[in-house]
Amino acid sequence: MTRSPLRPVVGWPAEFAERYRAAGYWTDETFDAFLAERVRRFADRIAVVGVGAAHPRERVALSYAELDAAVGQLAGLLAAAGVERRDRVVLQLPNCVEYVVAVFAAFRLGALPVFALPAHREREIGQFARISDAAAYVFAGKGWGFDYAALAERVAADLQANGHQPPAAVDLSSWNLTGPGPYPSIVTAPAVEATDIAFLQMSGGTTGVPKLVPRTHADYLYSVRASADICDLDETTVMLVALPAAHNFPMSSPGLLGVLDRGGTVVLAPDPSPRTCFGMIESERVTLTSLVPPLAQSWLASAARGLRHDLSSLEVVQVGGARLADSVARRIAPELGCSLQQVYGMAEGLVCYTRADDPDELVTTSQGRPISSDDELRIDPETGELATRGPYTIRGYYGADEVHVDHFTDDGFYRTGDVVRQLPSGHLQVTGRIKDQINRGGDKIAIDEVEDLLLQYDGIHDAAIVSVPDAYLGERVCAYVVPKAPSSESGPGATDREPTLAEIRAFLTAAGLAPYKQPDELRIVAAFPATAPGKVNRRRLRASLAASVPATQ
Ligand code: OOB
Repeated sequence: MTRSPLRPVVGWPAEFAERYRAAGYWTDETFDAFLAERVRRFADRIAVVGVGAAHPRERVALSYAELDAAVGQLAGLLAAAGVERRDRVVLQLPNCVEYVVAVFAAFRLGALPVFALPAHREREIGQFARISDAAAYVFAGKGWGFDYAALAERVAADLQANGHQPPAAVDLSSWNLTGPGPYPSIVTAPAVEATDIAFLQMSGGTTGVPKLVPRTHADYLYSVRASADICDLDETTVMLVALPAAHNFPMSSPGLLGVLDRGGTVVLAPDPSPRTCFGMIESERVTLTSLVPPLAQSWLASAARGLRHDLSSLEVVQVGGARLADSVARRIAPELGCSLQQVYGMAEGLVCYTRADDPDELVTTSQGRPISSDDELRIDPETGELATRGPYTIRGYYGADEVHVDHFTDDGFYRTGDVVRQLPSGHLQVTGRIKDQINRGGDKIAIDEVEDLLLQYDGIHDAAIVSVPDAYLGERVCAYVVPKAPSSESGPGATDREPTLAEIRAFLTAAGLAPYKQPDELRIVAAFPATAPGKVNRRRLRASLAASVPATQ
């Protein structure tokens, strides 16, 4: 069996590509060339600090030159595992030093990382591997509170059983980051165009099957450079990556790539808790970090409780991924002793920032304005939905032609599904959402995916997933369930009783669903309000369920 070639995607029409190139947004730089150039300029500076995949308690620091050497070594190992130019490589790593090495090792081979989160399970990893037809799956053993090696085996067996060629399993917990490797180092990359797809990023998701976001070297590096300018990064920047490093926000807004662009230092926190992160801020003299709103709240609570650490090096805390309540926003600067920057972005492209010289009122109540004057925004006068196109916003998903028209307009605007208001200053406020998604403290959950799975549970006749307001998470996930009438059927969930939340959660875990997509609560109802069949009406059903029951029981 051979791997399928990289699939074609809808790209930018020639006239836009020419415009973006002429404006200097798109250059010829590729990711491998990006690293080579930074290694030349910043060789002895510290590029990455964190723990190793195999040693979650040991501090490792790599200079730019050492990072480059490790990239060559790992590229050698991936090549030995069969990875070639244009192959896809699913990366699922915790925040360890090897993460940064692995991203650039894939680029060194002209291969495309497919970014997965540590919380993903066999359902998501299997889908990513299948959709991308991945040649390799890179993970970090079982030292991180979960057995990824066993996950790799289950995914491979399942793919095989369904007629797919499983990816080569590459376990980095048994790879020696600093020692000479068993394979020849690879120091040059094959020819790749800057307008080629560089990697596949996960989309927040609104459908049962995830969509992969194809980003090119040119468009992504433009967003990284422009973000680093907006955030004023330089060689003295020390960024703490507290969120999962593969997420678009800590990766590129300006993220670890923006820091490497300027010769700064990336510090990877193995977990986002205040205890771990405050200690690292103090010991590494961190200047910048990015958080989702619930984490910002838990950091504020710990700071208020007097968790004793010196946070004085911290200059900016960015918050994004979900709507930050104005009341929480106002506490960040005085209580953490740094500036707040709000970030509203999406894997598909568009990123908005509040700026350092914005008035406090805008910083605490708006989600910023776009990176580029060539980011075009269109707000639907009736629904308030934001659609956007521009030099770093995709024109189509990877291999998902059937959903294209749902997500992109005829003239190439990406429909964000977000409801926004634009202020006279150009800043946006995110006021709501029309897409079938729940944003659980920054984690995105496709409603259809969870509903489809619940309908496979024998004890369930019908199910609807509804977002419930939550003071900490912003939203939590509530499953409304109409149980099946008692019957003699057998199978998972077949019972004469109403299903319990614990049983439903166990069922979804067995189905290989990521834990963050699990319902937080269950409400059993005898029947749903009558609605005609169809997607729009399921939306109405969810809305009427949300309205009919008080938010807290
Ligand atoms: C970021 O990217 P994704 O792809 O995980 O999620 C995008 C969606 C947006 O469409 C919006 O619904 C929501 O997340 N969102 C926000 C927000 N930032 C993202 N909603 C309200 N306020 C905000 N500040 O989440 C992402 C990517 C790059 C930078 C920052 C966040």
